[in-house]
Amino acid sequence: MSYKSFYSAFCLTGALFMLTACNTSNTTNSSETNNALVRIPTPQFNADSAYLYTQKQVDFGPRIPNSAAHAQCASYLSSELTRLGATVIVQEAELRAFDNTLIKAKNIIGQFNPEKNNRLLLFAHWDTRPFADNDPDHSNYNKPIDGANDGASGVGVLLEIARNIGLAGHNMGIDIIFFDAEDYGQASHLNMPYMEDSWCLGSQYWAQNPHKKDYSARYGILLDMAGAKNALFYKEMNSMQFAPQLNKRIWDTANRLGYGNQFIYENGGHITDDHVYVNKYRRIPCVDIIQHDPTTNSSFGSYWHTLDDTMENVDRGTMKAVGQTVMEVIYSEE
Ligand code: AHN
Ligand code: ZN
Repeated sequence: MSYKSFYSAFCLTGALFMLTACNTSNTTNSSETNNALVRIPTPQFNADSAYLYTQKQVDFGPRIPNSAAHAQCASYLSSELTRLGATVIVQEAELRAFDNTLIKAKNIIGQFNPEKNNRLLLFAHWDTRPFADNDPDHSNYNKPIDGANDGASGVGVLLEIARNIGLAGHNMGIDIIFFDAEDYGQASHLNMPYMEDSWCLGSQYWAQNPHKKDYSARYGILLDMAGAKNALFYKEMNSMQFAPQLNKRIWDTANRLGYGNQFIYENGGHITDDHVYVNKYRRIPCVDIIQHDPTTNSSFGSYWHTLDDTMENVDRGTMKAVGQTVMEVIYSEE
């Protein structure tokens, strides 16, 4: 779908929505005033919109911390969340990377219903890796990657969810956090001794210094590499330890919605990702929806940390499966 037809379809939907709202307002008024919590039907996740949100980030160039593209993308993400109706906080921190680089990091936090105490947390990382250290061609090791799937797709799905929450509302507080400096972890080609906690610097900082004192949420859902063509999602093992019930609920929901070909009832490995630190420091039970490919060495897709992590690899069908599933889970919350 072109930009133009997407936006005209969007305007038409908006007009229909307003007409519908007018028609039904007389009949629903009394029950709404008596009972504040009317169940809001799960909105339809638009995969074209999520795809364009992903493309938009990739078009800035690699979002490597301290680069111009990184700064431009940060201001785009915070202004877009604001435009969609979120109350935005940009949390800035100077974080030391494994190679001694001082990263000027920005965690971008979009809050819906910021006054509510009952909250849900959705998150993804928005930075991209400065090194293609898994590329089959060694001369590419020091080149940055597009990070279309590794980074941008999770953020694209969450922006589309934010757009829906802004339009439809939600009965709970929802926070959407884009973490920075997730992908500046220890580079394999530099052959340095193993360093603990070199990944996920933005989430490590936020989890120990949340934007609100004593911040908590009922649960958290992390999207990482959640938009590639033919991606399979196995149950990630840290998530199974932190939040087995939520994990089952997400997989059952996906299977009920018809996405059982991608949400597989098998165990993947233990992945050190942003959810580990949110769980460890904030005690929020978190699930990571992350691609698992048992045929690769990395256990991620073959494009992972290579120059092939481009828009060609991003797929609307996968984004729809992930986005509609997450929306169904958060809109079925009591
Ligand atoms: C490790 O490779 C230790 N964790 C994967 C975290 C990651 C990197 N997610 C995206 N890129
Ligand atoms: Zn990565």
